[in-house]
Amino acid sequence: MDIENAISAAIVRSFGNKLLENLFVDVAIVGGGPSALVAARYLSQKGFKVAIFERKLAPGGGTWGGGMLFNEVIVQGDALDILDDFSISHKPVPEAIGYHSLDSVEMASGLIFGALKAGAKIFNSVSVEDIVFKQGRVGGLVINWTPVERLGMHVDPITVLSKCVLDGTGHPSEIMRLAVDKAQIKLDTPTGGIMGEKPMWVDSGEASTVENTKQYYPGLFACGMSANNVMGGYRMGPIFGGMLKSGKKAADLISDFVSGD
Ligand code: 48F
Repeated sequence: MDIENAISAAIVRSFGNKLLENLFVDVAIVGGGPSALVAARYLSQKGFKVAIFERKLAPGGGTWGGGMLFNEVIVQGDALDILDDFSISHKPVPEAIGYHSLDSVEMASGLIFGALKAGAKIFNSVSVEDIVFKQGRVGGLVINWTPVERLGMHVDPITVLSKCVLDGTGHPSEIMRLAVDKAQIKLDTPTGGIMGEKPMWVDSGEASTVENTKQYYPGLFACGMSANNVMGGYRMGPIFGGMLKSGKKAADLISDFVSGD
């Protein structure tokens, strides 16, 4: 076979196999931001089959740009064990005891690498446009290529089934919104709907991001800013300890849920 054809065949076969093997997974994660990548690593390490579907070409979500494109972020001391587990470097902030700064590009790339190396699969440039909702339970995702979505092309999607879904879509809580609007699901919130993110309050937002990481409906979990938006927590800007701890908590909760299924 000519090398031109061999290269094409290898790519088509490898991608085809990867997608086929991930049409049914234990955990389907929407969005490849920091909280989702942490959840993906720990769930994969526990032996679960995990696939992340990320709309953008590059996973990493809001990590890359640091604060206002200054490519540094802050993490609190109680989340350093997670950074260390991913071999991501950090240094103490002289002005604030207990806080550490780190290079946002190292953090984004380190989280992606750590999730992949643990066994999670990442499908980038793939947008989740709907959920599978059968017998009163969220059971998968409806996916399409991001360029198809962006160009508004009239192309039907395909479906991925899963034992549960983790909404890691960040500030818009896209999957929770779909669940409320299209499946008329009542979420486990004070109103049954999405409470909506509040303005900036760093300490409160960081704590509530972790508290709000939970199962909102059978088979439907939220982490990171998505969880905070669903429950009406405060935003916190370029500090990421809460995101990392949210991902770890999501992995623990989902592990219990899938194991007891
Ligand atoms: O927002 P994002 O980084 O998720 P996160 O884990 O982290 C939030 C922080 O980055 C930052 C913050 C920290 O203090 O406030 O904002 O909550 O990443 C969310 C990812 O989900 C993707 C989106 O492209 C982004 O990379 N995403 C959103 N909707 C969809 C999606 C969708 N429908 N399908 C696929 N990917």
